[in-house]
Amino acid sequence: MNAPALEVHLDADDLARTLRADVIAGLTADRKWLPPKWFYDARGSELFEKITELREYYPTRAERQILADHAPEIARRTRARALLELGAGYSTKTRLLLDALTGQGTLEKFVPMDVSPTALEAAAVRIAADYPGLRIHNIVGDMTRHLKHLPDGGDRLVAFLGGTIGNLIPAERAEFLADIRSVLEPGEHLLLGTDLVKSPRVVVPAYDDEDGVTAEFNRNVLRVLNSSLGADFDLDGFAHVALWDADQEWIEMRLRARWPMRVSIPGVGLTVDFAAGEEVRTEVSAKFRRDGVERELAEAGFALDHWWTDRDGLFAVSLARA
Ligand code: AVJ
Repeated sequence: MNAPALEVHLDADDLARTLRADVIAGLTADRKWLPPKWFYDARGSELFEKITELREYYPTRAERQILADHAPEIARRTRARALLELGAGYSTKTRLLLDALTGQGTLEKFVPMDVSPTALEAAAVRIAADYPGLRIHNIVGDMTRHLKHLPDGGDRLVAFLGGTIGNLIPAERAEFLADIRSVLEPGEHLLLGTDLVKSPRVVVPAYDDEDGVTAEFNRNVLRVLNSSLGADFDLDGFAHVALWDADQEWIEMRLRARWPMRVSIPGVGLTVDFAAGEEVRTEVSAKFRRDGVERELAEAGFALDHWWTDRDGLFAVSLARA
């Protein structure tokens, strides 16, 4: 069997450099923060997979239902010859698209892009076995920086699923959507997954589950700093916080210091003090409404072609045309 091609735009040095820059910027700020992409080392990726199976975490199930119900229609509307998936991870839901697109006979190439080579490789080996004749081209890259490396070619469908666009704040979203639009030709498509605004009684537990898996996932970012920068964060000293910001319509995850702490981070030459109760913002996860999605797409130069939701109206998948 042919090993799927692996194109690397983000090597270990590159990753280490961006991690250091992010840690310096975030932990010396007045209001401390860390970007969510650092959750996803091997352990964090596994914890996220566990999250997707939690009773409280509805987005993955809802999006899977939408794709299961409508992938054939997505295939018909796009007639895609290449599927480019951003933040592909283990590509579990993507198989629904691959089935529909290969079934229709148009798809030639699958190009998953992710920061995690381990997730890409594991997925690619299985996909290569299950879709003989499909060309697989893995790209290890940061989707906010390496979009220009996506192969050109016509009849492309870019998929950005899972609601991950919600991790970007509005200004970053505008820039990112415009960047995607700029690598596409008129008539090519974007398939976008967005979690929808709903009662905090449903959203908050999805980010603060009973078993504490999300809390572990949140604290994992400190573990990443401990192992890659030699930091000495005491994970027990940080409480998991998930709160709904009704004005921004997003969930914020934070880590709250339970007592005063002084943490040393030799990898960046920093000593960081935490007051009791001080918080570090680790993620925003924005929730959307149809008019907002349509407007943001239009501002980036996309026309909304179709909008699907699951039966409970929890999550939406939009098909947009460049
Ligand atoms: C992978 C970014 C879509 O925001 O719901 C899950 C990550 N964070 N639980 C999300 C996450 C906490 C997830 N995304």
